[in-house]
Amino acid sequence: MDTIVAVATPPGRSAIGVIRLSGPRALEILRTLTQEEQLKPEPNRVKLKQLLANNPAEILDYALVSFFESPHSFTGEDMVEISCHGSPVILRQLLDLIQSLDARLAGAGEFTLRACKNGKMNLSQAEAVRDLINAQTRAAAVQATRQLRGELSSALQPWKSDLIQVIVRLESAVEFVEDDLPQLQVEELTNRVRSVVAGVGELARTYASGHLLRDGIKVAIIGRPNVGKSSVFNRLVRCDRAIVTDVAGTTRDSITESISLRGVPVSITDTAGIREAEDKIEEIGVERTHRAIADADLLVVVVDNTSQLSPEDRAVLSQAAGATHIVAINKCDLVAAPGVSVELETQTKMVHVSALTGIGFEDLTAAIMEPFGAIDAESVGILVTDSRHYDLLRRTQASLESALELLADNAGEELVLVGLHNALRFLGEITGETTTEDILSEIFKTFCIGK
Ligand SMILES: Nc1nc2c(ncn2[C@@H]2O[C@H](COP(=O)(O)OP(=O)(O)OP(=O)(O)O)[C@@H](O)[C@H]2O)c(=O)[nH]1
Ligand SMILES: [Mg+2]
Repeated sequence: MDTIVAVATPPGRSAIGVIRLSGPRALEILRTLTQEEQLKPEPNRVKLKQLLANNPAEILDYALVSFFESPHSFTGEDMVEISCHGSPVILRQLLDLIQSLDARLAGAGEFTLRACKNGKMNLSQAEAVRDLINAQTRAAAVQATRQLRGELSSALQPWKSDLIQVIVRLESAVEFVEDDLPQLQVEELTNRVRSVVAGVGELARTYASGHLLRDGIKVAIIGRPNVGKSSVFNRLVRCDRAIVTDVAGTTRDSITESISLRGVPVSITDTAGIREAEDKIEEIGVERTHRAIADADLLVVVVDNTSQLSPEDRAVLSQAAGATHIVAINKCDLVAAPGVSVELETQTKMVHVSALTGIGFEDLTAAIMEPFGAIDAESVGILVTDSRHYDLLRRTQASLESALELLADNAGEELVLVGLHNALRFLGEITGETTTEDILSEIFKTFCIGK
């Protein structure tokens, strides 16, 4: 096994920059860096050390170094962590020096991959490390931590043991019994498999809300010019981000900001008002609006409470009709023009708001989240957040269902066993016991370097 190295802190200047090493040469490299040939650092302790460039001896930095001895480290190998000053120059020099001492740059997620291979954590826990680092909201972080604690793997464990027991029974029937299984046993096995199917199905269904925590949703605010899109946007992102004026056509370019709504990361885009463009810049702006519309999971169509719906409003509304959308009737602090709400009544969800006073914004955020279902990430059990896990759960479910059908049709045990073995393999792929090398390397490509 070779020794790997990476900078574990983000690029750029910072108070501290951390370099990590893992592998059999980690300690030897630390000895060379400190020029203390006999150095025997006490594991899991932090020491202040001079780091020196080889020849002529030149002090590179004073750093806090720690040594974690195999197998009691994150990766399970010997590890060294060097917390030096966060200067990109120092980090670069150290990294070059360490590489010249026979360590190579780590690939994305390679430390965690090694942790996985050395049995320090299973695959779904490794993925939780990545998700925790990438979490955009507190609720997403809570879910990742639960998965890191092993809650997903423990949820799967009883189903795996149930399936193994059913498999053992059927296999012994294949080997030792000439006749078919007695009806009583078939019923018992069927019930067991059914309860696994139900459990797996229930867990898979949590993906509908779970994936939102990880992937978030995209919302675009659209409408004709001057209805108050940018004002609504500013209030939603709680910041005076977009320019607001009474000139129609103020917003020229799309602007996106991310916020957290009920624990879900929501990226909100303010767009240029849709109308027949008056100049080249506006034309490009409107084109970008159309792109934002195509990209969005939900559209908020803003209309102006103080005027009748114009042909421009109607054009926007008919454009939104094919997508998930809600209508925000803005400026409801002012006197309403007759008939706007009545005309919209037949449309989808409608909310009265005033970007000026903030009236109706509770309802607006509730309406934005409504199509995506309720999530209360902190009080519910573990949620499936990863599409890979979801896919494997669905495949488990399908294999078990087909096994159940065969069992009901009195098909041979061998046939039933195929489905059961497949299901067990799919569950094992979630935690990595039965994951192939190339799938592993695909998964770890989505990690950051240094983790
Ligand atoms: N009274 C009142 N005025 C509002 C409200 N929302 C926006 N306005 C005013 O309406 C005008 C247009 O607001 P913007 O937010 O710039 O409208 P927009 O839809 O982004 O306009 P464009 O970017 O030009 O398409 C400004 O003068 C705002 O102050 C509101 O709720 N009540
Ligand atoms: Mg605007």
